[in-house]
Amino acid sequence: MDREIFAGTPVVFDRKNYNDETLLDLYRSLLFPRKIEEKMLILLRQGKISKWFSGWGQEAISIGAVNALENDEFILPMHRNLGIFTGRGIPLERLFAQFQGKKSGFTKGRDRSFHFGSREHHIVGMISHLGPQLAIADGIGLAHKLSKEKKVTLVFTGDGASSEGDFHEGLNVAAVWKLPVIFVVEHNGYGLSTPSEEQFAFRYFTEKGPGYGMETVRVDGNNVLEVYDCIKNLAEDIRKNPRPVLVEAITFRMRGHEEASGTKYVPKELMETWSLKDPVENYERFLLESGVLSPEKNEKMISEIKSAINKGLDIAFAESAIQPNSEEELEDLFFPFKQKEIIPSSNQRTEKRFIDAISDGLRQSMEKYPNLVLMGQDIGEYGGAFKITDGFKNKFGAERVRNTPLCESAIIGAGLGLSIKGYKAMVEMQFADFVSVGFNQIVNNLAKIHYRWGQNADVVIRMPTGAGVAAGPFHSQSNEAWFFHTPGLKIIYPSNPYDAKGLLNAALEDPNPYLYFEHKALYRSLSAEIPDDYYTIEVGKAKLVSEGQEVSIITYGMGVHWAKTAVEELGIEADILDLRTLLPWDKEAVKATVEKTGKVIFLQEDCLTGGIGGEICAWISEHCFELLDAPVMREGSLDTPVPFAPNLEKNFLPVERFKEKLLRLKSY
Ligand SMILES: Cc1ncc(C[n+]2csc(CCOP(=O)(O)OP(=O)(O)O)c2C)c(N)n1
Repeated sequence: MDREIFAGTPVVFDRKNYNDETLLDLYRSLLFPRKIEEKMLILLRQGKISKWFSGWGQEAISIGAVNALENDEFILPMHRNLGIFTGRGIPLERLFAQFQGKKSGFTKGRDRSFHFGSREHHIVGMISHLGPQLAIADGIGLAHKLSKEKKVTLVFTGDGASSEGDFHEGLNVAAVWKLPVIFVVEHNGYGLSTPSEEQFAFRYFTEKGPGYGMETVRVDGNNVLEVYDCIKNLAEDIRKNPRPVLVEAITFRMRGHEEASGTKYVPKELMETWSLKDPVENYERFLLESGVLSPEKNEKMISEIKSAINKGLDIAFAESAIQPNSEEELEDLFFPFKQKEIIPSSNQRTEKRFIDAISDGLRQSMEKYPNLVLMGQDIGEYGGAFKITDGFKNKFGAERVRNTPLCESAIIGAGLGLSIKGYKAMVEMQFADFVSVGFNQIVNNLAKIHYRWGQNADVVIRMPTGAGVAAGPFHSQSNEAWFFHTPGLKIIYPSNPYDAKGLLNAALEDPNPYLYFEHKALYRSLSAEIPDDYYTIEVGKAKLVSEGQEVSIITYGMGVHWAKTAVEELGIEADILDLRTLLPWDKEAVKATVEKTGKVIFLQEDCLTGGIGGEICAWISEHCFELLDAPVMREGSLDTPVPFAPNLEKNFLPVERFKEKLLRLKSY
């Protein structure tokens, strides 16, 4: 442990020009998290709450920050920032109900402790993964910048979480885009049991900030006045001159990572040094000694706070345990949205390639929704890797058609931040393969946030996907199944220009998170006459693209074209059902075609194991067993990465194996 950083210099208060009232307000505010925590530690020992992450000794950071900002400025706290929640006046009974997993808590019992947000209180809570929080603040900051609101957003991180790539991405985007965000690092010496020097090889974060082109300030995190003064002045300045600033608050974690884990690995002398720097006791002493606070007033204040806490606890304890209701659980996955299909307003049609249809839909949605922001690598002047946004920057401006740094995670997180402020975001993956580095934001933030605390994620991620273009394992993957397994997402996968435009428009209209797969090999190889006007297609509806009595082929994307060619070549009379939406998929249409032919095969471009077909075939076996005249069959690509050499790729793809299986099914 670096002795100099954590040497524990005395806490020295400088009241500057702050009046007594301000000093006392800060004290009262500081008492809340401490007194709640005293109580929680008792309840924990009594087995009345299950887990507790202590912020003991770090309260001055939250309290300085929350009091320095306006109440309508967003704060994104972590697991040691109880003071942000109390400082924003969250009703204590709801806070305690949240800790106890009660229905009136902020997550209806669905997530624990500080893992929640409240729009009303302008708080966006964390997910366990820590770092993804930073990019959400970027998105909120971007929204403020776009709408010219003079607001600051403040986000916390621990020193341990700063090792995550998300820290780098979040700070870098904020610096490049000059976003009005204050990043507060609570440098408390440990990340669980790992001391700072095993976490990173610099000493102070004030050394790190300038590398991002960012101002940095270091404060004594145990001095509430210093934190307050620093953030207040910064915020005032940032509102006038938007830019990110990194604030390093030096403090110390006085209790275990969470209560059960203890502090055996922390040298005793450090504990002793830092107990002398206790932020509450030191500030109390300063106020008493300077005559701002009398002992009587102090006692009164403490007893009022204690009784407010006890009252809140009584209410929360009196609330009965949640009665599960599966319907409500499923309903809350998504922001309520009833799609109304929009038909084109005229018969005007133009021949368009698949790629032009996507571009057309995107352009019309940009016209329809002035709050829609596009983000992606090279999508500005250059028009995107595939030229889908060619000319968009000139038409809609650089603010709404944003070239991004190379950082998928931060940009998807920023998309969520934008939607918290009422914007819509479209994020273009340069190739669907690269979504792996933004995976966490999608499956843990976008997909879960509405279920957790009712915040929608109005984000569409466009995914140029698929093989057949001899591009090898990292530019050809089918990765829709990675997301198919994640509740809270909707997945679209069109196979033709008409659907491509109508479904993209539908996805952009819906305030819920979407993955929109577009097959690269179809971009310029497939054309059709499609309406010139704006229109949408119903999400969740499959389409019979060919009809026959002998077998049913259920497929999507490129599979639709392979199926068409195969039945033509083999002279088979087949129903070809194009799923179009993978999540939620159309059970009715699947059942109808199985009922008609009694013989069904699922075709997918993805590797066979763990693909979409496995789930749908299992459902058919379970729900349509008595309608079947043959085993439910599947064909997909080999269970290997996508190989580069054209012959290997051809062998990998299911096209020829599918034909053999189709014949077997027909003659079963
Ligand atoms: C991605 C990820 N890895 C590991 C963890 C487990 N974990 C939770 S908090 C924590 C330590 C975080 O340290 P720091 O950021 O310094 O914050 P502090 O707890 O000190 O406030 C760890 C390892 C996690 N939640 N997420």
